[in-house]
Amino acid sequence: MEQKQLPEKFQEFSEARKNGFLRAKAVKDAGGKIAGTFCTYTPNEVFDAAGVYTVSLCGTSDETVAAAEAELPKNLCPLIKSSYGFAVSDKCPYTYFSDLIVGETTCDGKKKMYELLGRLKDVHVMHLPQGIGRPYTAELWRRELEYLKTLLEEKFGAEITDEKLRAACRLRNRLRRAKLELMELQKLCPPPANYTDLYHVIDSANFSFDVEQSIRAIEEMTAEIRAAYEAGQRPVSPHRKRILITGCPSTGVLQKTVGEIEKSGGVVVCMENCNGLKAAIQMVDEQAPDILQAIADRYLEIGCAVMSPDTKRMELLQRLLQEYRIDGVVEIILQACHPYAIERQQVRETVRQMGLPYIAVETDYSQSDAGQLSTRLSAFIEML
Ligand code: BJ8
Repeated sequence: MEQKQLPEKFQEFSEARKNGFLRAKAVKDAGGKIAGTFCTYTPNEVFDAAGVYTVSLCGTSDETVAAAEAELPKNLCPLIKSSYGFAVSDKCPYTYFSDLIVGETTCDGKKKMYELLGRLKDVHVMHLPQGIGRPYTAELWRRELEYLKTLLEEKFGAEITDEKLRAACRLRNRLRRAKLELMELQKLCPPPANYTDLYHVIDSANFSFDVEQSIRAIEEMTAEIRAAYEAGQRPVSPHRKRILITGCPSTGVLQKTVGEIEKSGGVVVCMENCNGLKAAIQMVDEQAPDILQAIADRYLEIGCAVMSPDTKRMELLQRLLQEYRIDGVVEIILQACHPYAIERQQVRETVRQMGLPYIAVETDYSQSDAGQLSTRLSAFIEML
């Protein structure tokens, strides 16, 4: 049988979001339970230990924004409008199949949207403490995890033991390591892939309903990309400028940002945002005597602009700028996202202190600014 080439395999991963619908249906037909989630702070291990599958419900398309705007303000982040629009217009099978939706009190827009969503579906909101550095923050978040644990046990008749939590931590840590190893290939000069390709491999795990299978698929891709590189394949020119992406989640604007950068002489070697390293870089301490606390602690290590102060994001950025030998930073800000729009000042200072150029682009899920974005991004790359 003819071996598939890497581009064909990347193409298969790009279909994962669409093909996952069938897997979600199979899960439901077999009596499985699904929880829809929205955020990197969602403690997946607690759901795994309850035998409940998780799937991301973050909207990434402009298609349902108009439906959402019938109830939500126009001047709201597209991720929130798209997500709510999918729920209210019944267009997202993942939302439809979800037995429970779990959100967190991150930004005000999401927090208030969940209240409306609660009229359509069973919604549980975890109260994320945002005061990093307080002596009781970890305790507060642990209490929220305990509350979630009890809720899942009661709703789904599950028993969540420490052993199950520990096993879930081991599994999720393996998935994170697999993703990290793949992303870290981009440290090579020149990098072995365009990020638009790697992105789909990483994102596919959100829709697989089988963590073991996701780990295997990602590890296989890492091995193949590495082998092709060692055999001399260089799909990316060494003259391309090495770009780090930071800011808001970027799936809904991937082509007009990352795609444009890669068309204009740049290559994204690192995504710091929730679609990339930030979501995979911290591990749970599997040996910790109090495993629930260890899970809580791990999630509080995530740097996000909803935290105050958001020192963890700045520390991670500084580290990544060096490790990935970055030439320039592009920050993606979704329109009306106040946390990231305001925090851009600190990011710009952090990046410039390291002697690197920085640009922020504010955009939404429509195509109306695609031309303008392309011009700005290619001018930025040219200037590097
Ligand atoms: S951990 S980045 S997934 S909160 S929805 S804050 S874009 S206005 S998504 Fe996020 Fe969790 Fe943080 Fe990551 Fe802004 Fe829009 Fe709010 Fe957003």
